[in-house]
Amino acid sequence: MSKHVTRQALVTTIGAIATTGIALQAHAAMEVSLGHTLSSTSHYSVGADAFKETLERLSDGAFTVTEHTSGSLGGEREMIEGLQIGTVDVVITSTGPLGNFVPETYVLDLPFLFESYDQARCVLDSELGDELLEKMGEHDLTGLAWSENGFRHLTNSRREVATPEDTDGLRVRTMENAVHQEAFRQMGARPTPMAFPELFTALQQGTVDGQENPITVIVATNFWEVQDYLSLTGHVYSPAIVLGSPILLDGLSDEERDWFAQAAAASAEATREEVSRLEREGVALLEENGMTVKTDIDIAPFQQAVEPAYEIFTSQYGTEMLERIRETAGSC
Ligand code: EAX
Repeated sequence: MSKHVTRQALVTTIGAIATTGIALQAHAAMEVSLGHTLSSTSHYSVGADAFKETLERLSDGAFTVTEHTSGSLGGEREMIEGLQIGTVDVVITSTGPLGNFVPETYVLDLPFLFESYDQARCVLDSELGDELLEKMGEHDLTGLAWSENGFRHLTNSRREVATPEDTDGLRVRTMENAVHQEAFRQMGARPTPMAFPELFTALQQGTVDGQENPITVIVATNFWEVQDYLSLTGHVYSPAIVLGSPILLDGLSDEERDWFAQAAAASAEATREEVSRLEREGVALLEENGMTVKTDIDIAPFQQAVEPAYEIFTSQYGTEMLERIRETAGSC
C-alpha cells in the first residue's frame, strides 16, 4: 500500500515537473509585441526600452519584448483596435484617438486644461487617473499606466503664428480627436484629421500646411525638414498611455500581470524624464535646425478662441468629469 502511494506520489511529482517544464518553455517563447508611432530616438522608445528591460528582468526572461517603431503596426487608432483583437500586445499611444474607444478620456484632450507638467502628472497619478485607467477594461482594453507625450505646439510652413487670427485658413493636421478638431475650427484654422504615420508626407507634399505636436515629437520626427515656423502655444497637454491587450493579459497569472504593470510604470517614468529633458533642450535644437520659433505668445486670445470647445464638450459629456479634474488639479 505504502509502496503504491509512493509510486502514485512519484507519478504526480513527475507530472508536475513535466507540466511546469512545459509552462516554462511556453513562457520562454512568449514574445510580447509593443507598438508606437514614433521613431527609435523618441521619448516613446525610451519608454519602450524601460518596459522591455523591466518585464524581461522581473520575469527572468519568460517574456521577451519586441518593439515596433514608427507606426510599422499602423497608426494609433489601428493599434488600439489591434489590442482589442489581439494582434498587438502592448501599445504606447497618445490619447488622440482614444476617445473614440473610451469617451471618458475626451476630457483630458480639452485645450488649456492643465497649467503645467507637474499639475498634469499629478492629476493622472491621482485616484481619478487610476479610475480612468480602469475604464479601459470596459472597452476591451487594459490600461497599464499613464505616460506622457507633452504640451502641444503649432508648427506650419506658411507664416509666423502669434495670434489665433494668424491661423486663419491654415490647413492644420489634427489627431483623430473630435475635441482637438473643434478647438482648431474655433481658432479659425481648417483642421484635417489624419493618422500620424501619414503626417510627414502630407506636410512634405503640402496636403496640409501645419500640424501640432509636443517638442518631443517635433524633434523625434525631424519636422524642421518640412516646417519652418514653430509657435509655442502649449494649447493642450497630450497624455500618453501604456495600453495592454486583454487577450494576452487576461490569460496571465496575477504575478505576471503585476510584472506588466511594473514594466508600464517604469516605462512611463522613463518617458516623462525624457519629455522633461527635451523641454529643456529641444527648442534650441529646433532653432539650430532652422526653425523660426515664436516663444512669447500671449495665450489669452487662444484660450478665448477655443472656449466654445468646452461648451460643446460639456453639452455632450456633462460637467462632472471636468469638475473632478479641476478639483484634483486644484489640490495638486
Ligand atoms: O503619440 O498623432 C500624434 O500627433 C501623436 O502626438 C503622436 O502619434 C505621438
